[in-house]
Amino acid sequence: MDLTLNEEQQAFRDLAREFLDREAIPHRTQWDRDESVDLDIIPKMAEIGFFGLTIPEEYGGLGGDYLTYVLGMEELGRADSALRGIVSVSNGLFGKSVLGFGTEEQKQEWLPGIADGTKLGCFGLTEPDTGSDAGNLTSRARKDGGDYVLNGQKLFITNGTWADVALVFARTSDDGPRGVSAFLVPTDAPGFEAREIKGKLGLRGQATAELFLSDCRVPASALLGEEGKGFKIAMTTLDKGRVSVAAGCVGIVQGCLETSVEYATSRTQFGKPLAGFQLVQELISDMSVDADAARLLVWRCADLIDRGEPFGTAASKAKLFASEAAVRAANNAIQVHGGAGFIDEYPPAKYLRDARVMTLYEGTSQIQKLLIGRAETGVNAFV
Ligand code: COS
Repeated sequence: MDLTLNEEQQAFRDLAREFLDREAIPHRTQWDRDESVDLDIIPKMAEIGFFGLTIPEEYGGLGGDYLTYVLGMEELGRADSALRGIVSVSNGLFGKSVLGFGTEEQKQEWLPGIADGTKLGCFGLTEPDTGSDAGNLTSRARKDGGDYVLNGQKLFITNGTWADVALVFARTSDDGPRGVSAFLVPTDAPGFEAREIKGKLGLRGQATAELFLSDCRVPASALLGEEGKGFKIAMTTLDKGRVSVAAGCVGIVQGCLETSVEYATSRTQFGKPLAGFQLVQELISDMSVDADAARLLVWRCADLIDRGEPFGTAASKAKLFASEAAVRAANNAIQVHGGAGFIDEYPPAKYLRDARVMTLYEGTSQIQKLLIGRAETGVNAFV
């Protein structure tokens, strides 16, 4: 499905695919077993430009449009969702927050390192007691002279133990979502600690962490945006993050389709290839339709973003559909592969384990449905 990609967009997609076929796909099973990608892949990904997509050239990025960004995220999702997560969180959730809401000094301080991959960012919103209900988070930031002192705990933070800087959301007043502020916290600040969470079902190649803030002191210049605007920053950035997750899910569906076609046309049973059985063709046909439908929803979001139009509800629809489609496709890919689908020497098992979190993080499927329902009806189910 090619719609209307221009030459630059096609060239980036081809470059990304060729790079990932060579540098990531042959290693992804081992990285998954090791519970860590080889960190040498990060400067290599940076050279291709993954970390600089959509960051303006004046801050060391590649510039470029959002459609190119989602093409990159799709290729990363097809290759290894752990890699997609590392880029999406550093360039996306962290970088796009700074780009959208930072002062000139903050942009100059953080964006060049994010864009060239020499620095990684993470996004500290979720807490042990507030996942979907992010507006009620309890971490605190107290003003103390010219500083803020942060206390609290964050959970399930991608890049947490690898990051150089964390965007931390903490409460500066008790006024629900309106009392939340955002802070750029260097991870070597005193009182900042990150501990890796092991034993995940999927996304095993990326570092997922708990963050602990114990009297963690940052200067007032670490405040991103105004006091009390942190929740809006989180929500605005998450709208884009959801497009990125959805694009990664398109890559999972595409990968499931490709591996299923390859397997079904090469394995023979009852004297003919699996692809000759109509029930196998049905599984493959469902994946093919899901890939096209999810991709179109994602590209619509990219187009809206590139034209400066509202895209929040479109992002919820893309994220909802693409993440559910990724689980469906991976499950079907296992069915096509039979016993081979149940071991990690073949791609479907990892696709399924990675896909499973996509319906949970950056807003569960249920949250997306309530957001879409709120947009359609004007009735807010969250109050
Ligand atoms: N863009 C910009 N502003 C937004 C916004 C968005 N997408 N969504 C909400 N806001 C603003 C609202 O306009 C409101 O602003 P005012 O104070 O000016 O009225 C403010 O934020 C509070 O919004 P709301 O009342 O909707 O807050 P709720 O606590 O009801 O939010 C949801 C509910 C479910 C929308 C929110 O908590 C959410 O998205 N939860 C999921 C969190 C998530 O994705 N977690 C994953 C973390 S990253 S792995």
